[in-house]
Amino acid sequence: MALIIDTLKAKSKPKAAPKLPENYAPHPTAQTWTRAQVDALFALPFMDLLLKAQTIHREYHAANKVQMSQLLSIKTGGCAEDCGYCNQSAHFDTGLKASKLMDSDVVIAAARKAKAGGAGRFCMGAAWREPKDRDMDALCEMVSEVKAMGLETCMTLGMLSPNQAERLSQSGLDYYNHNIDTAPEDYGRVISTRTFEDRLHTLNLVRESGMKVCCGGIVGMGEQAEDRIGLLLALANLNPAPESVPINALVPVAGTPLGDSKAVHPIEFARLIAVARIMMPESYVRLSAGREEMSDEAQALCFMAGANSIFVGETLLTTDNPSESEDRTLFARLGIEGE
Ligand code: SAM
Ligand code: DTB
Ligand code: SF4
Repeated sequence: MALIIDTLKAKSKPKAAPKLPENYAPHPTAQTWTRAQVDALFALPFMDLLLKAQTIHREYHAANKVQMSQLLSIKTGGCAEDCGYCNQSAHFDTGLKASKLMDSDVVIAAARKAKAGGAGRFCMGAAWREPKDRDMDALCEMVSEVKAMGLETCMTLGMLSPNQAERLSQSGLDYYNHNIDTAPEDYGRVISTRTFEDRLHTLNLVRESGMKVCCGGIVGMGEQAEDRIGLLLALANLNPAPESVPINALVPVAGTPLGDSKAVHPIEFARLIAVARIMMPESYVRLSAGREEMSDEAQALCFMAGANSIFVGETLLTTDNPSESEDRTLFARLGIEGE
């Protein structure tokens, strides 16, 4: 017994206080948001909400700077999951041609082109429920080669095992994208082949392996207003909040169960971006899928609301995105620079 107490005493010996950085402030997102607080934000008059979001945005981020990520689908279609929004699921007939994992040299060449086009991060996506162990060597090679070019690296490959997360992290993967997509209460309506908890499990492994988390959702899937609040609560109450939060407007694809969904009004979309910015002040909030269908004015409202990241390049994974020249013109009009 005495030995145990001595050991405990030795362990609890006061340590020198850690040296904090000069600009140290407690993690603001460590707060737990309640539904009532988020309801109150959504109930604000639009201009009041936008002003609040823009004010917070400027406290944490450079005004007029937008981060640019480029996507590449490294393995397209034929996916075992049944996500109701996705044209890459093998459960639905969308006419999409499936293909196998791309060779590393093709991926590396695409990353070089993305860098030349101004992208700062290269995000490689695969239509998998989870990667196979036999693909890990090739995936890790892609990560280390893209990283060596001076690009930030991101992958989205579905669920990971602890060993796979560790290997990707060791290869230099900066971010792992794994979206929760909708509120926990709404999850079963959209996807039946996995659970919300499966998503949280992989997100935890990503954190534990030391990678940054990119996690967001989709709006315009026929969800209720309270589901959008539930999505933001689930994202912001992850502790810490994801470093990167992609907000996708559904790109409806004929043949998918959600192919007939009605678009969200641009003002409602900007409102959601503003609430996300306020709830996750430190995070990059990415105006993601759906920009092709948005007017310049709607995108400008989203930047005003605190969006500070976009996907660049004329394709997302399989669907269209504004061209480089359209984005250049928009940025010039708004006085925005790529980060
Ligand atoms: N299979 C992996 C997974 O689901 O995690 C990675 C690729 S998956 C295509 C990545 C994300 O793309 C999904 O989580 C979803 O948020 C988004 N997405 C897929 N189809 C979309 C669509 N039609 N419109 C908007 N976002 C979409
Ligand atoms: C995210 O949240 N959106 C991106 C990325 N993460 C992987 C994907 C959007 C896909 C849109 C449909 C498509 O192009 O296939
Ligand atoms: Fe597969 Fe990802 Fe599409 Fe779901 S979203 S069907 S997991 S590719």
